[in-house]
Amino acid sequence: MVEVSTRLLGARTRVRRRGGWILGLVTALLLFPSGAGAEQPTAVPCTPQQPCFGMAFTGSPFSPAADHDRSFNAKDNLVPRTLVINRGQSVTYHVNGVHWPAVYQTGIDDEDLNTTAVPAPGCPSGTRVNDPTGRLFQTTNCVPNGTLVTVPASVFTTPGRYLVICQIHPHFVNGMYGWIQVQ
Ligand SMILES: [Cu+2]
Repeated sequence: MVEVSTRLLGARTRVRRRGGWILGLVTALLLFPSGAGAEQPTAVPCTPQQPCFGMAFTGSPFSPAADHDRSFNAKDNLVPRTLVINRGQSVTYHVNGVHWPAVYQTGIDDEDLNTTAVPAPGCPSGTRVNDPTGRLFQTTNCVPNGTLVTVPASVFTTPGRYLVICQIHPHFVNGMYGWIQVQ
């Protein structure tokens, strides 16, 4: 009888211990909703009104190539991926990180471009893509973090879908492109 009581007491203690552990975890999750929360941006929104060309403020600081992290793709994105504008409107991108924007005429897809790496001294990786066919707009070189790049309304003469790319070679081949849909 005494033995049974002791066993019951032991089981109850174990339950209470496990309950405490779970309660602690729940509390930690409430206090710190995501592990890297403190490193994520709160002051740089990417919206249709202020689209981002690059997301340098996100992802992990270590080399993705070395450590199999996906930060490379997280940082080198256009957000939003597709912008919808009306004819007669320009588009101003907020450049986060070092990038090289270019815009192509309607009817050209990302797979259509010549992705041969050509030298680009002074730019990340030192290489770029440089396909002039159908290219309507590009900056004269890679542009530094924090630059505002405006694609003038005169680029968007006809309704349709315009390909927007980063010409830094590894950025483009890893998917740094998006679209401007002109209505
Ligand atoms: Cu880029």
